[in-house]
Amino acid sequence: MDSFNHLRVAWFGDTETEVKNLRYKNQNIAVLGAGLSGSAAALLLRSEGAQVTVLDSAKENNLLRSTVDNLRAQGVRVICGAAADKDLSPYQMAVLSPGIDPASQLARNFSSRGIDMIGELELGWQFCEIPVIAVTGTNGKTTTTESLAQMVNACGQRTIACGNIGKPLSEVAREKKPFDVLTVEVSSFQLERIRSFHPSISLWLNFAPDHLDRYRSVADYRAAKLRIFENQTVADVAVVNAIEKVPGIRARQITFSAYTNQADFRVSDGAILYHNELVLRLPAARLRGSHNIENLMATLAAGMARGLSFREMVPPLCAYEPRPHRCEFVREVGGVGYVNDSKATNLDAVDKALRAQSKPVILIAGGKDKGFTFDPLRPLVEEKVRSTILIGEMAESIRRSWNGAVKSEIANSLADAVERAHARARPGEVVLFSPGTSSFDMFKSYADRGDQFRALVQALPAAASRSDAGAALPQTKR
Ligand code: UMA
Repeated sequence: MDSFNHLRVAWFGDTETEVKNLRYKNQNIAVLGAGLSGSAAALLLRSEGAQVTVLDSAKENNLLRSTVDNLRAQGVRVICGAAADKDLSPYQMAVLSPGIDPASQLARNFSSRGIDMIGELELGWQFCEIPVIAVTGTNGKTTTTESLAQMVNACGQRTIACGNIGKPLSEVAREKKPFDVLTVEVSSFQLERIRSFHPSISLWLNFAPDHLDRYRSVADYRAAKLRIFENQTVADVAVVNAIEKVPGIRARQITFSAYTNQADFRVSDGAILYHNELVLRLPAARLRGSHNIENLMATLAAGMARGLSFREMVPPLCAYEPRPHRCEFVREVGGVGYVNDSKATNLDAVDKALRAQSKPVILIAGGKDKGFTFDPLRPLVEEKVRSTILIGEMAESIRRSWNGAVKSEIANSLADAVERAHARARPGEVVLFSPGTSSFDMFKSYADRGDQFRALVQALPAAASRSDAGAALPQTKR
C-alpha cells in the first residue's frame, strides 16, 4: 500500500507533465562536464528536443572516447579544453555536473554572464514522474541506498538505486522504466543546485566535516546537505538521526539512533527495536559496527514509510552483503588481518573503522589534501594504533598531527606502504587501510585505490620471510 497523498504516478500521457517538459524543446542548453552526470543530462535534454552543447575543461584525449563519440552521434556538440572555459556562445540555460566547483573557470564563465544554471539532479527530477526516496549523510549513503533498494525490490515494490551511487537520475529519467519508487543517493554537490527536487522520503544518516576543499566552511557544507528537506511538506517523511539537531523539517519525522534511547528506532540487548517492538536481532545481519546499525535502522524506517512491514523487510535486509572498500576483510597473512577501507574519504569514516577494530592496528592513511588536518583523530589513534604508514599529499601533515602519539613513517607509494605494513605487523594485529581523505592525488577514485590495495595484499606471499615481502608486488600509480 502506498501512503503518499501526492504520489507522482504518470510516466506517460500526463498532460501537465508533457507541457512542463516541453520547456526545453529547441532551447540552446549548455551542459558543463562530460562525465557520468554531464553525458546523462545531455542525452536526456537531447531526447527532449533541446540543442545541447557539452563543455568540459579537460583536453578531448583525456575524456572517455566512447562517451564523446556517443554524444556526437546523438547530435550533441562537444567542446573541450581551454575552448570550453572561454566559450562565449549564447545559451538559455546551463546544467552543472556535481563535481564541478561553481568557483571553477568553466562554471564562472556561465554565472558571470547571468546564465540560469541548475544541477543534474534537478534536471533528472524534472523528468521523473514517480516518487523519490533520497538518502544523504556524510558516511553510509551508498550502503544505505543499495540495501534499501535491494530490500524494497525484494518486498515487491520496483525500485532502482541511482544518483551519486553511480547512475545519474537523468539517465533513469531518460530510460522511462516503470518503477514504483526511485532510491536516490544524493550528495551535497548535487543538492547545491536543486530547485524543485522534492523527495517523498528523505534520509539524513549523519553529518561530519568533509569536502573543505570545495566549501568555505563546515556550515556551508551542512547547509548544502540540508536542502534535502527544502521542498518537503507535512505529507512527506524525514528519517533523521536522533543525535543530530536538524532544523526546519516540515515532514513527519522518524528518528533512529544507536547511541540514545530517545529515538523511534533504537538498540537494546543486541537487537533493533521500534519503540518496544523487537525488529531485528543484530547477529542475523551481515552489516557490522554501530554506523551500520544506524544504516539498517534508517533503511527500515524508509521501508516503513513505504508501507512495508518488518516481517517483509527483515529477511532481505539481513541478506544484504556490504560493498567492497568499506572495512572489507581482504585476507589473513601470517596471523595478520588486512582490511580495505578505501571508501574512508573523511575523518569520521576512519574514526568508525578504528572503533570497529578489536586488535592493535597498523594504519595506512593519507591522500589528497581536502583542506583539513588529522588532529581530531589523535586521541583515538593513540588508543588503537601501534604504527602508521602515511601516503600521498597529506602524509607530512598527518605525521605532524600525530607526532608523539604514534610511530609514523612515510611511504612513497601504496605498494611501498603495503610492504612496510607487512614488515611491521605482528601476528594478532590488523593492517587497516583507511585513508581518511580522497584518492585523486594518486588514483582515479577510491575504488581504484581499494582495488590496488586488495591486489597488493593478494600478492603478498603466504609465508614469505618479512624482509622479502613485497619484492614481487605490482607497481601503483603515483
Ligand atoms: N570538469 C570540468 N571542469 C572542472 C572540473 C571538472 O570540465 O572545473 C569535468 C571533468 O573533466 C570531468 C567531469 O567534469 O570530465 C566530471 O564531472 P563530475 O566530477 O561531476 O563527475 P561525474 O562522472 O559526472 O560523476 C558525478 C559524481 N561525482 C562527483 O560528485 C565528484 C559521482 O559521485 C556520481 O556517481 C555521478 O556523478 C553520477 O551521479 C562520485 C563522488 O565521488 C562517486 N561523489 C562525491 C562523494 O560521494 O563524496 C560527492
